[in-house]
Amino acid sequence: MGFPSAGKIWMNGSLVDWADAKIHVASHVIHYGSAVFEGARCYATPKGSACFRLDAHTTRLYNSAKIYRMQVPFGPEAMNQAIIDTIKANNLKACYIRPLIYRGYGEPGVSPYGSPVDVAILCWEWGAYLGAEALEKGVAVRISSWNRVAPNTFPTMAKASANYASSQLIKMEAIADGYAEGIALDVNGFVSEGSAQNLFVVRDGVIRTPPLYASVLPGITRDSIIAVARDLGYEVREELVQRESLYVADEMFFSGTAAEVTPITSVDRVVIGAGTCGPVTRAVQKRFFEIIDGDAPDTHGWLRYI
Ligand code: PPE
Repeated sequence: MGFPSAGKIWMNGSLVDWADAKIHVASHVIHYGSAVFEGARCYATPKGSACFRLDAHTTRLYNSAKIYRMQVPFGPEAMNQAIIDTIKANNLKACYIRPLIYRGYGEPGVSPYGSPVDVAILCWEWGAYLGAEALEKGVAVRISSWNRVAPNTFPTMAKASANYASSQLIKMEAIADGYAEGIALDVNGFVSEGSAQNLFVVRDGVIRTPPLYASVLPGITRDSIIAVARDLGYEVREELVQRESLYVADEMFFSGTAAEVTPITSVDRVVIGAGTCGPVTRAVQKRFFEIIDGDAPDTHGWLRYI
């Protein structure tokens, strides 16, 4: 399930053909990773296509840009509209949405101020991130030998492209060793997150997830899962998680726009619970999918029909 070969990409206000959506190799972003981005999804529901929590994604995008002192030449609602226009231009019923704000072609050198702030929006059909089977049967993960970025190095509240150098190290190591994913610890040794997912741990009916200060991206799926789980009557705690508490958990799962709700069945080859998707994970996953598919009432106002 790769990129499409045709379609339209929104670049600085125009819809251009997929094949022509190019930037110069001298662009600041190529050399210094100077970009922030989002990953959102649009789902097909019985009432039509709907973007899931579009405002939350756009708000995080503008916050990421602000942290990196990038002046976006238009406001969040214009961004939402451009996203919707791009989905429609591609006739997509359901898709992944990737807005990018990057430092383009300007002057050489680390200082980004001589380079323009450019914006692109890509949409394409993207199915189950860790494979279709993963959503059902779960995945095997390892604890990464790489720590997640420290709070005074790269800000994890920003969804910045540069942060994904860390993610790639975590992911490549996991793949090299035959795992679907890696989970990184923060610099203090507490559990942080996967290469591109937040983490939830269930024990004795209580759901825990690392707090934002454990160097995690403030995941919009994470926030949604906390709400859904509480709606279902579960106790959810945002608190520091020790590595060894993963091994003795009853259940674990990842959350993310791409990964949605993916069960984790082993950590470092230690089997979690029964080694299958557990009942709490299944209940939360089921309700999450019902909401995004338009099969359960959208009580939180998360769907924006396009
Ligand atoms: N942590 C990281 C580091 C991360 O990249 C993501 C999303 C999350 C947590 C979950 O956040 P949210 O999507 O708001 O629930 N990762 C995106 C990019 C994946 C990619 O391979 O590209 C995603 O899931 O869309």
